[in-house]
Amino acid sequence: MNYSKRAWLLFVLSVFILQSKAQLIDENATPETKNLYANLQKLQSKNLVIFGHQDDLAYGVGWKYVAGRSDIKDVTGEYPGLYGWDLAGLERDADVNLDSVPFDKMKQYIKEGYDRGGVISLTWHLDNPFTGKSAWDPVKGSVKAILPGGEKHALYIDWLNKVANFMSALKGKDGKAIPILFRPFHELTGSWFRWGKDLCSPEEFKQLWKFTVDHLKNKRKLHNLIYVYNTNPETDSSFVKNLDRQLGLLEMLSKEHHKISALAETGYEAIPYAEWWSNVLWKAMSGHQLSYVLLWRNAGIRPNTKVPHYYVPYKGQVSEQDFVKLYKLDRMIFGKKAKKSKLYRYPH
Ligand code: BMA
Repeated sequence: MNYSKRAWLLFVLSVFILQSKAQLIDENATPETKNLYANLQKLQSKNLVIFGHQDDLAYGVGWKYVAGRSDIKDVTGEYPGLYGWDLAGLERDADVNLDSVPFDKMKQYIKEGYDRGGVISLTWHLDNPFTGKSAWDPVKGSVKAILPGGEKHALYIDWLNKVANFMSALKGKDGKAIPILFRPFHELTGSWFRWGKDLCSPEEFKQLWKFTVDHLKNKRKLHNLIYVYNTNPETDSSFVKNLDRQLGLLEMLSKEHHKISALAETGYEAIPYAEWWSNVLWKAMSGHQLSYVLLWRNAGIRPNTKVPHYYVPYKGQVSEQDFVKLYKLDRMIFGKKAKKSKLYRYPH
């Protein structure tokens, strides 16, 4: 009797702690989504960081669509712990996204990553519904036009529904809806995207978020989403100092609001500095609690400009050895540790 009472008390307490700590915007989120959130928070509080990479399974420097391949795996022997993908193109009913990844392949890669115990993050560089051009079309009024009452509101709903269809069809081998870290309208403190700070008012930006979340959660009943709100630090010569300062701010705000913090997209194009991982990235990050860090895509040499565009090393790249040092840190979580952490199970 005493024993079961104690067990019940403990259970209530742990739920309370979880609720007071890990608050998801969607109280009807699936158990796996709630568990992922709680686990990310738990890892973060233990100073652990999941390592992620954009488009990791689709292509790397010098290769494309080779089953099982990944530049991270070539260099470390392991997949990353988190996989990023982008949905731009779905709104146009395209077969491939803005970086030429076929959506049917992307679906498979997302499932693979989840089945392997990894985390999935999705961005959406959607076209500008106001002008019909790309996301990098900094025209004032573009956000206002897609809000309720705006001339392109119906079109935005249509596009959002296409993305909702894609995200609701993502199921793992276990038959469960795959939890997604959804990161729309990112880098809002810059002004290169039409939702950037000089191109819409704070009120319009808030409305855009509120409408989008309400539509996905309440109209489309998607309960596998964790929404990621994303500002951006400047990348000038004082990168370490700036990033360190901004991460400190982020940490403070996320603690105050019981949220998780992350470095949701970063990297140094073509990593020309052999010790960038230890002397820059890790230096800026190591003093902070972050649930994950995601490095941008390894597109290789861009055919149009001939400029190398990649953010993690491939075999033989100048920063390879230093990257392996980062990989070996106890605090870093790549694929194997992610699997061991059972991120979709109730945390114990
Ligand atoms: C940018 C570049 C572009 C790409 C875009 C969206 O940072 O990598 O080539 O199209 O992200 O993925």
